[in-house]
Amino acid sequence: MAIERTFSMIKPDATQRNLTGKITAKLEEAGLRVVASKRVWMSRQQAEGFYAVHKDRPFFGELVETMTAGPTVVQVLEGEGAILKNREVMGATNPANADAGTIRKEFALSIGENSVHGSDAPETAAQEIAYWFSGIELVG
Ligand code: DAT
Ligand code: MG
Repeated sequence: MAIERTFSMIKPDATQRNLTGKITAKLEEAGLRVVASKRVWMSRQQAEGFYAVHKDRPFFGELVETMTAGPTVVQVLEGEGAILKNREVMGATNPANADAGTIRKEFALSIGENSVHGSDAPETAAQEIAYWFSGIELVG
């Protein structure tokens, strides 16, 4: 499998509980390398734009509220098959369904406050990286 880059975000429920280091360690232990990272307290407009794909879902209002409730850490991760690998380390969207050892199993509070975001495909990874980072911020 090829070296890929994916977009990751540590959500407000996790930054507020001071879990940035523990979550990043799990990503690194899985073989993912942090090639860009910054702290962002996103505006409502930024959150609505980032999650535009979900704008017609019933949970959209709650999603925007939780994503703007505190700071996030946005990251670009690099590694072999990074997109799928990150999704595996994250675990299922609903922590009740997440496998043992995954970030969401260990740290998520609920389906809405589920601690991390990760891109789900090469196209969304490219879009999401470009949404938060310029090329010169990616340092492999
Ligand atoms: P994922 O974050 O695993 O890619 P998703 O893309 O389906 O999941 O949804 C994006 C986020 O929206 C998810 O991380 C949390 C929130 N969400 C999804 N389904 C929800 C639901 N049924 N109730 C509340 N929030 C939900
Ligand atoms: Mg998703």
